[in-house]
Amino acid sequence: MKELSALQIERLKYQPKLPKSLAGGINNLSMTEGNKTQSVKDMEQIQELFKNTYGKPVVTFTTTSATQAGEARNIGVILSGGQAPGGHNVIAGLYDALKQSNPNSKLYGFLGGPSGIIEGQYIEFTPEKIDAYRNTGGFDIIGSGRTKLETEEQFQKALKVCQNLNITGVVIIGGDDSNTNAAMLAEWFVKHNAGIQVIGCPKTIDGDLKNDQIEISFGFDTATKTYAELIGNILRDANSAKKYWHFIKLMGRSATHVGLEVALQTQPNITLISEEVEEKKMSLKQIVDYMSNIIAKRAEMGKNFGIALIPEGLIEFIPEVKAMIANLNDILATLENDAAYKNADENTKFAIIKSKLNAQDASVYESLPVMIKQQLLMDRDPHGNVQVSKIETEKLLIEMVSAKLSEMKKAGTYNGKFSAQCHFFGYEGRCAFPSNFDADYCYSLGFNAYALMKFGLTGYLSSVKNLSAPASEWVAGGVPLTMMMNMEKRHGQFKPVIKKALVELNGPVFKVLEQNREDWALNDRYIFPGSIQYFGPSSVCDITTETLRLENAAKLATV
Ligand code: FBP
Repeated sequence: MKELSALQIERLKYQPKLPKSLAGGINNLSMTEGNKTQSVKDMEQIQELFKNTYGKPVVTFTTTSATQAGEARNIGVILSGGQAPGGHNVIAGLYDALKQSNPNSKLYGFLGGPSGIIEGQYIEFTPEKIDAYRNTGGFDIIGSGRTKLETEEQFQKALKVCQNLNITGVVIIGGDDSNTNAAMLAEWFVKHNAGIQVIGCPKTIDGDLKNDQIEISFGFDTATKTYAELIGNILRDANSAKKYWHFIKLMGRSATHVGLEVALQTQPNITLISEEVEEKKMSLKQIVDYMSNIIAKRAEMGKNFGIALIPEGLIEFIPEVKAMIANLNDILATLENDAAYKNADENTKFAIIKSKLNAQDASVYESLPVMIKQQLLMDRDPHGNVQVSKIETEKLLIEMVSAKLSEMKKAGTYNGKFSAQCHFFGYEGRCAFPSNFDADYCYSLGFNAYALMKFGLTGYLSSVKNLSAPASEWVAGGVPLTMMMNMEKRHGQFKPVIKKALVELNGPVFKVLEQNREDWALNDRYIFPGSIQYFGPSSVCDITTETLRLENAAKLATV
């Protein structure tokens, strides 16, 4: 029986590239501190909540000839939130740095996400375990979870578990919510003199954990390339059969970075951008009209086919629906322990909700198909987010566009055939073999996380910058987590959280879509990116995303 695929065998041998500053060795680093920092918003409240970790400087590492031997330490690591390609390499980089610093150090992996550190579920990594997962996708090495760390009881339990294992540092690999956990834990440990540092690593395929200091979260590169391959294949299928409109929902809980990147890589006929919908205050009806008009124009050209990309988070950005969901979230929070509501049948639930919403919100809620009404009532995730991956926006739009086209047919303004297929691409890309970029980036982030620990820092996010350049020129350092925080309403209460980066409508990436979309809508300018390549010319294997390329080019142009 075969145990590994041929690609798996070859990928295990791949040696990820490190930036020059880290390649000199973990014991040969010097650290430079920048200026003190402020949170992006709500400074007073964030400073008050993070008295011990607020305002620290951004730091950068360079290599030095002076060697500082590392002490033997026990470190714990947690994979948190949704999977993203490259997570295993963050752990491999961390492990290698730890062992290089002092071979007697130990790395523990907490199982099943943040709950592992509370419940004391862990493994100790061995060289064999690490070697079996190098350059592979997935988070299966220790599993992941979405537990929110916020209560005194959870922190006390985490402290006990760390003390029992003599752990003096914890690395949390996660997105905005998971790194909010990291910031909370770091603050609590300092406040209680626990002597345990906490460092985060920026993960999420959504690409929304970024700012001036973090160019991109890991996983975005591989996931978008995977979706672009699939969409390229569908574009070719649509263009061959010429009989279907494919409505494709793409993951990305809030921001549309994934949809925008994939659009630039494939050039489909319609790309909806949630941030634009919100900015232009578009109603659901206006979105449906926009799509139906393009479908009708293509039909006039004899083209009853096409591709529409729909962002996963769209529904929450349509202003009328957004306002309704915000109130619905508050109402559902009050109904959390209401047995009468919990045990009610579906129609009674709808009636209870309707009676608690104001007239405007109740009418928006009522206007939605039953399927969506049900899906909006599903449990929020532990961080209070609507689980948009479970809301079938692609089906909603097919239903509404179809109804609109029937009306147009009656009015004589449409004379085509509309036959639609729906898809949802999300899970298909989250555990792919990491691209060379993600393999290198993740390994560097993990290695660098230990560098931050070695210099005694806590409440920092591992940062590796200058990512459009070859890996050797990347710049390693750290960013205080509090710098990225603001206050947001979750589960009906204002809480400190890391601010998500949304698509900038004045930014260089959206501009490319804006300038081209009329052309792409009617003339078929499809691009077929093909699958990720791991071996071959660097011009094919090491290229990153259009998002990173355009954003970094724009930054350089303003310097
Ligand atoms: P993270 O923010 O934790 O990285 O997760 C992102 C994501 O992949 C979203 O794109 C998606 O909405 C969500 O996870 C799906 O969550 P789940 O894995 O719990 O179904």
